[in-house]
Amino acid sequence: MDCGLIGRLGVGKTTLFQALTAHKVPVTPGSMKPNMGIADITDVRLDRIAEFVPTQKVIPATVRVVDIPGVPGGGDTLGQVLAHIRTVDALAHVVRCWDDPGLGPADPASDIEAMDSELLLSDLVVVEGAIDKASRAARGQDVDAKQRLAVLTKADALLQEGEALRSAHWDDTEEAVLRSYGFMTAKPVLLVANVSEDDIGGRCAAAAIVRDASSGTSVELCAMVESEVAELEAADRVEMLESMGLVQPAIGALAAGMNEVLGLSTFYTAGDKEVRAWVIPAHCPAPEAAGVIHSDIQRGFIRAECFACDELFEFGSEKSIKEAGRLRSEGKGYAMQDGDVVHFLFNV
Ligand SMILES: Nc1nc2c(ncn2[C@@H]2O[C@H](COP(=O)(O)OP(=O)(O)OP(=O)(O)O)[C@@H](O)[C@H]2O)c(=O)[nH]1
Ligand SMILES: [Mg+2]
Repeated sequence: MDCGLIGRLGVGKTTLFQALTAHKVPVTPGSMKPNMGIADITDVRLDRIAEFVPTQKVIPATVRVVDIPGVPGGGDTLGQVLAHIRTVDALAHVVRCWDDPGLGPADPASDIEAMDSELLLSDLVVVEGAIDKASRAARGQDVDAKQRLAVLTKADALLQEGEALRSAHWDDTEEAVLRSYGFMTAKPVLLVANVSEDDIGGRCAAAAIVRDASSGTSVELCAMVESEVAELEAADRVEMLESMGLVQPAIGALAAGMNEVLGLSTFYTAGDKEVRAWVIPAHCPAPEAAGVIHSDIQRGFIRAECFACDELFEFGSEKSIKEAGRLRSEGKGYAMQDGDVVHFLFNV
């Protein structure tokens, strides 16, 4: 999964990027190029599974994070900068919730609105260019162009009304067309309230505004503190987080929020070679989940032997789960549940 960090000038995007990628990617201050990096998704359940299943390696799921520079005043330059993240799957919109001596008091409502209209404007520019092109192509017998033109016209009407494209219903074909143009307002978005180091829990009024502006899922974090935490050794990291009343670092919270806005969930495989987390569409059929590991396992799928990770924490081992009659054997029609630990049986 690819996640783009967006937000107004100086709201802490790069600071958050460095926290998420544990300072592994060198960043150039003042550059107009996006920063890109892979972040390991910290996962409390994964670590806990590895405590119960002795293994050689623990492999977290990952997310690619793209940090784009803020642009003073937005406009054309912002449009060019946004072009760098038209291919991401989802957006994390970072909102400043601390009062900054240079930038002034926090004003999340106006910042969110300003960013949203920039995204809308940049989509409008793209849609209008695309309509020109598609209408020329649609004059001939180009069925594909006609279909594209219909989708673009519907998109144009929404954007003219000031509506984000994600607010409308689109069927699969229409969605594929939208994706091919990389419309920003069609992408799922997670609001991230970047709170001050004195307000880690996000109790300030600004953070409440961000929560209310979200459609249910938002995240609060302090990018600066998270960036410091990410610089520590793993052992010290846990202690520092606990001292601040946090259960997981920013990447864990952000990934959980992303999964929610994207409708994704996590399952695990656990054996003596590796204990590993996998991200799948929530409730997808078992063979599709198997396909995320390897297409052969999907093709030759026989059944899935599984249990919930909470059962592992309760019974202590797979053997005890089996003895208690709780090891399930699921077939092709099984809808995967978040937190399942699975062995796929297959034959190719
Ligand atoms: N007090 C406080 N300052 C922060 C926090 N997060 C970031 N900052 C500061 O805000 C300034 C800008 O942070 P950046 O991470 O560069 O912000 P940005 O969004 O990448 O900025 P542009 O790329 O220029 O748009 C830096 O001086 C950070 O130290 C925070 O949580 N609290
Ligand atoms: Mg930056």
